[in-house]
Amino acid sequence: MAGDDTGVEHTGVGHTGVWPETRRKAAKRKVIVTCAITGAIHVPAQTPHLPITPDEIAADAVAAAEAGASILHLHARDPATGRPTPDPDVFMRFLPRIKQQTDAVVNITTGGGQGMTLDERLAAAVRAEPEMTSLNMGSMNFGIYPIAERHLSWKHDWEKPYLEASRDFIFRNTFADLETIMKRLGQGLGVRFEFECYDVGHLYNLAHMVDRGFVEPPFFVQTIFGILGGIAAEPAHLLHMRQTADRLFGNAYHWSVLAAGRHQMGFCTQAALMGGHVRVGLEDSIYIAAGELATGNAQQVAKIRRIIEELSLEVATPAETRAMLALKGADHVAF
Ligand code: KMH
Ligand code: ZN
Repeated sequence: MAGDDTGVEHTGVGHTGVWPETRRKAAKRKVIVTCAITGAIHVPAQTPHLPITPDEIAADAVAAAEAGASILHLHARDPATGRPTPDPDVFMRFLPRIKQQTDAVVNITTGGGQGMTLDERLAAAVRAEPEMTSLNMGSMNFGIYPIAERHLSWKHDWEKPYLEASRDFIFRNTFADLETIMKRLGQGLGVRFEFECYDVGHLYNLAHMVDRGFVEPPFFVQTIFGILGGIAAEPAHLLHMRQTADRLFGNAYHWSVLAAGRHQMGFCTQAALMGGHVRVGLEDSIYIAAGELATGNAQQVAKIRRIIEELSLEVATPAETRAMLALKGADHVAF
């Protein structure tokens, strides 16, 4: 195909030996960088760099956007204890500041954290009507209890029981729940989704919901590796998830990758090489290198940006991201 990924017109240079005058500058492929700022997996005892208060979340989100993230995936935490909270009032203490200080797309979690009801998980998004929310594509085990085995000193009373409770936790995302979220947020409020797929079956769940007409393309499919309860972070699985998504969604989707913990940067690099988009952030990994804590979200964004640019790719701007994902625009949110 003329004008393929190399940007070189195939004019027969190999035959004539003449470097073609028609050679045009390569149009670099745009890579969407999502940064997930704080999440609901890690606990404050693990790292002093996890953003907790609205001030910290806003500051880290703005820095991540300045470093190159065009989507900010956001959870809230109780400012006093750091425990994940679904309270819309807490979200509203940082969302307007992020909007004022960046052009990045705000993406609010609907996965929330352990122990939250579906209504609680949706409350912040219902209030804020953001351009995007996450949408977790199936019920599953979600084990974060091994973190408790590695940490012996705690900062807050809730941390150890919270982690250990995940032994007996089902992350509930039934078909009825998916339908509720798609109708209430998608059809009702013009929200578009980061479809979080932790295993092959989740891709089929999404295809099923597409077949039933609940969501329209283009789909932003976030394939997730290395969560205990989901598919492991092995390169063969990366390829299998990609090929399965290709078969199910053809060119009606954009593929993104996140991998938990030490797999984060390697998997994002492989995804970028394979034509995908990437997600980094302290929600998914608290490290910047083997055994070295990241000092903030922006450090991870800067690292993946360097890698992307070394691969002759470019990070997508917020405007390019909005166009690719058909988002409603920052003027149409309620914060
Ligand atoms: N931390 C991710 C693996 C959500 O917010 O909806 C899961 C996540 C869930 O991002
Ligand atoms: Zn999240």
